Amino acid sequence: MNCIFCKIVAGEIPSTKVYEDDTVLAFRDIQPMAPTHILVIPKAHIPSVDGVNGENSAVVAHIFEVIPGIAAKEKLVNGYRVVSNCGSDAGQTVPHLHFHILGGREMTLEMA
Ligand code: DGP
Repeated sequence: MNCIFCKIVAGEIPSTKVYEDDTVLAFRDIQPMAPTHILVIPKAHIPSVDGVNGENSAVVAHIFEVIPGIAAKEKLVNGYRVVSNCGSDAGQTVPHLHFHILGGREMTLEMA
């Protein structure tokens, strides 16, 4: 499949991994928008939030189970933001479901 994040999962494109288990991978964003900017993805290809359903939602729950541990390891003691862009209006550029963890600075109230 011609998907950048599937290639990262397969090890065909290098990434700086911060967490990995059987179903989830987390790695540093190549264009960080905050001092800490990590992407958490399911290893299985799901195109976006729109592709989440009863068959595959367990991995989404699992992603949210691992996020607090990643944030703690990154010492995001003052908080962090979790964002998933879905579709072109939201600015999704990689069509493989991913959750941005942004931290290390104060966030504005704007979502962008
Ligand atoms: P989004 O705009 O929500 O689809 O976010 C996609 C993010 O993926 C964007 O912040 C940049 C990041 N990204 C794109 N290609 C790569 C890559 O090859 N490696 C890494 N580490 N991040 C990438």
